[in-house]
Amino acid sequence: MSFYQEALETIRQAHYILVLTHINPDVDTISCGLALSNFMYENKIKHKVFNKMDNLPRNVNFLNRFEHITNKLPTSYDVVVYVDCGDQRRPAVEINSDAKMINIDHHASNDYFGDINILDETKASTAEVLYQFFKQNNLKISANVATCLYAGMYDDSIQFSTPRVDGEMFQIAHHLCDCGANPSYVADMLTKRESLAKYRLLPLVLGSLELHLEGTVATIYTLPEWLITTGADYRDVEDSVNMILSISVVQIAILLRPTNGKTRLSLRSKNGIDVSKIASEFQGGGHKMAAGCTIEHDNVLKAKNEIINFIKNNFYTNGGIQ
Ligand SMILES: [Mn+2]
Repeated sequence: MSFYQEALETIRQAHYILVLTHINPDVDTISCGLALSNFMYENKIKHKVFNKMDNLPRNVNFLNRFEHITNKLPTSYDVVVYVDCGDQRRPAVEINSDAKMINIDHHASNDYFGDINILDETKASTAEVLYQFFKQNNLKISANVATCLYAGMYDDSIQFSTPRVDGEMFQIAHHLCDCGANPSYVADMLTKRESLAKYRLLPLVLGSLELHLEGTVATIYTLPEWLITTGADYRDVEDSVNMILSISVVQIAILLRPTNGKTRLSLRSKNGIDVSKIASEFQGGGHKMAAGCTIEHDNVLKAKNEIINFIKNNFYTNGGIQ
């Protein structure tokens, strides 16, 4: 029996399934949670999709069953499905250790913590890994499931643009369209419903832009008071780090944000530079071209100097990032 079949058997035999999405959720984790939720609902399989609910992305609220995501654990469950969780701590919740664990993910750092592991680090999104669960088991993909999978794939590949986008991804997209996913609807829902507050905040964040190390590293930051004065939230800042990575000379873009007495860093790179190596030096993680970590004090200017010095001393030689 393949692990796809084993996962399906486990889901079919379960009394109650807990689907776990990760903290600081992105579109991929929520879309995968909801793809499973729609499949389970359609097949009368009892389940809940859990998120710690620190801040759900608002732009996924068009996905069917979004309103059923909960931050309360069910009283009993015998199977837990982790989606898009690079390690077992990512959902940030204590779970019953007797439950059987299914681990569906695409992070290279995933250590096969599940009893059943469906992992493919060559994929741009967990949505594509989850698609294989449906495909390999010959399961019907409803329009609701297809829309969820398409949304996760679209967003985690940064709109079909990252290095892991390949022909197979477009074949999957083609199949999902045949099943009822509508590309322009998903794109409009995900990207064209932004707040005015975001555009009040952006000039402040972009005003903090600095280039370092001959322009190879760009930093921006956001301050909590800016969020208050503009009414924006930190999700409204996330695009800005991709914006500054678009600057021709910039190889690494860093967004710093004070939170809970620490400074949270989002790192992005291009030209094959691996920012997950930098993040892991600060107990963080992520992917080669998109990673995150935390520095243990809340002064963004000090945190910025610390990360720039670290990059300078460890990754910067002969006028370039190595
Ligand atoms: Mn993902």
